[in-house]
Amino acid sequence: MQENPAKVQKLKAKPTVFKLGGSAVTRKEKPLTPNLQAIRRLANEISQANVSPLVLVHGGGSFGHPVAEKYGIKEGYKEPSQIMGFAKTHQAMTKLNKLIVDSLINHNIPAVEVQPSSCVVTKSGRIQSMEEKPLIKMLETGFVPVLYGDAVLDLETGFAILSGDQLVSSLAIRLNADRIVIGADVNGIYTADPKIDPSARLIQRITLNELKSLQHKIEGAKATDVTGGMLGKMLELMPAVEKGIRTMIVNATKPNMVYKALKNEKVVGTIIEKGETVV
Ligand code: IP8
Repeated sequence: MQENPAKVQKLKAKPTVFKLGGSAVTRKEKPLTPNLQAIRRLANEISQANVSPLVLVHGGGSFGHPVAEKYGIKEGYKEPSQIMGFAKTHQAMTKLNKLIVDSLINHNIPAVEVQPSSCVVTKSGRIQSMEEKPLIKMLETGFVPVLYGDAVLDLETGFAILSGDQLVSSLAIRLNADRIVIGADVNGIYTADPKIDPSARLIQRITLNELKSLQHKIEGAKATDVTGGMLGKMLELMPAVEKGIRTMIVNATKPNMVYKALKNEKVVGTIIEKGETVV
């Protein structure tokens, strides 16, 4: 029988979409090494915050990225040896996902893995279609779906790497989310790279237009990482912010930041808002 899109139910309660950055849950410098202590602490914070409905997305960190890079998965399908590389990239991500889901369940959160490579197809790296029905049903029933950046099939290039950030933005729009919380390994967006520039200042609030002008400045300077690596990731979230979805970045490597952000308490970080003024 043909699918009837009108029958896809919309959620009654608006979900929170929470991204757990790969560098917050893995040891970035050591391939395939989780940061189990951080995973446990974050599972506890998520459990204590008790937000519902909640969708979780995590990044690749030292699991997905080194394997995907080894086999050139991001560049698309060029030769048969990459087929095994795709499988190994996905396998690495499922290993990390299992550790996170296990820890969430140990903290009494009804977490269920949702595998992006089985429900998303991209076209030149951008999400072309997503099967939302199981997700909506899961959220309505009270589950916490846990997705992740993944190797996915691509209509133009054969396959691609779907980043957790693109997934977060797309999910937030499709599920009509209330807000997005990003748990990063830095406090938020800075005026310069805080690791090399002592005058760098944390931006507490930034509008889309200000974010865009920061992007132009950076492109002009031919430096891609001057904000401490956060800007590129944030640009991915623009479509969701444009739809008016509240978005906040906090440091997930520091205790209680994620808890406070999820509880809507005052916390150090960067709020990205739609804003009206042209900068
Ligand atoms: O860490 C990429 O997700 P991200 C996941 O959110 C893979 O960019 C498979 C490299």
